[in-house]
Amino acid sequence: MTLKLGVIGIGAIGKDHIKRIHHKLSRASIVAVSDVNREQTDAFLSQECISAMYFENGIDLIQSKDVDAILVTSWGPTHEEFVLAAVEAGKFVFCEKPLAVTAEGCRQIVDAEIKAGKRLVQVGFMRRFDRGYRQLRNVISEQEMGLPLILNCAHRAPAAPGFFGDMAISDSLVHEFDVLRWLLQDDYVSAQVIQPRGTRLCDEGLQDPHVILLRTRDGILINIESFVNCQYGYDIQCNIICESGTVSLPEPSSLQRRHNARLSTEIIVDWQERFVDAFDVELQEWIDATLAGEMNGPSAWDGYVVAVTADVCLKAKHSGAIEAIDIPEKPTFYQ
Ligand code: NAD
Ligand code: NAI
Ligand code: ISE
Repeated sequence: MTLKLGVIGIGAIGKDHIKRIHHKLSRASIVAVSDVNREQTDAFLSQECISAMYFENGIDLIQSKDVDAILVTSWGPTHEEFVLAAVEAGKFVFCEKPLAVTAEGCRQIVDAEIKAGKRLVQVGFMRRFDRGYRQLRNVISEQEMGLPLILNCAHRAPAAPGFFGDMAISDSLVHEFDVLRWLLQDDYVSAQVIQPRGTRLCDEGLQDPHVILLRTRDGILINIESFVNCQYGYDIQCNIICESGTVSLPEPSSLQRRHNARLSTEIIVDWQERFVDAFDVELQEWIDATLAGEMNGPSAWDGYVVAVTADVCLKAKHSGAIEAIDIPEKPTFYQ
């Protein structure tokens, strides 16, 4: 059986996901698309030799009887409306992060899904599907080195075109907020945000880097350096200090060159390439789960918890204080 997919938002990541579904993955086909920019969408479809129905409006696409399930890859502020409409239509929906741009919006989606009585929503936190993070999770859950005590992490990107305000936290760090609580199977209780000397190599008025300190319910201390104008590459690090050893996220494999009296290794420069395998696994597992009628990836609840965490980090950045993160008890629906 083939899953008939409709995609809303044919920008950078919408195009990437369509290409991987069309050319690499199995058991799904793109039957419908919607984007506010029709010209760009038509040009892309013809370049990829994909024929799909075009909808002026994402809501009409969601309601179409020809569409079994939906991918939401439009820009963040549109997500809430599209996900709510999909839940209302009783259709499975994969939504790129953020689930909604406010914690309140995420909560509405959680409440709507509980009311519908069935898990329908998955959020695009693809790092959970990365081989290295999955290996780290096994080490922690098997307690191979005892309990985890401290995490030292970094989220570095060469530049952040289009970023304004606090997007380093609300757009980029959300990946750490999700994957680290999944890795530790724990939740956050407090946050502090420290602003070191800012780089001169970024747009005026932006603070970069930041250091975020999170504490979990079990007392683990997490230190994340966020540096999204670091110039040299896209570099994601996660080093875990346990009771009897340390373990780190593996570096992506790359050629080692010995040349001109130097030993060198290339560094990836963009997120697409760094997580290409994770995106493939994420979407294939979502397609298979959807065809089987059961959702088991990052849930609307996970999207909500991440939004609450991001909001507290923004508050902590502006107050300079350690701020409490009060995550309500997880509804039994998501246990
Ligand atoms: P983009 O700006 O390149 O693409 C967004 C597209 O959505 C555009 O083509 C735009 O025309 C379209 N759009 C906007 N409003 C729309 C609407 N109401 N109906 C239909 N189409 C609409 O953005 P992007 O970089 O592709 O990011 C899209 C989403 O993906 C964002 O939420 C972003 O956070 C997320 N994202 C996730 C990752 C990841 O690592 N998981 C990486 C990049 C982007
Ligand atoms: P983009 O700006 O390249 O694409 C967004 C697209 O949405 C554009 O084509 C735009 O025309 C379209 N769009 C906007 N409003 C729309 C509407 N109302 N109806 C239909 N289409 C609409 O953005 P990009 O980089 O592709 O990001 C999209 C989403 O993906 C964001 O939520 C972003 O956070 C997320 N993302 C996730 C990544 C990840 O690592 N998981 C990486 C990059 C983006
Ligand atoms: C982008 O939106 C993503 O989601 C990427 O995965 C992230 O690493 C990058 O910094 C964001 O801009």
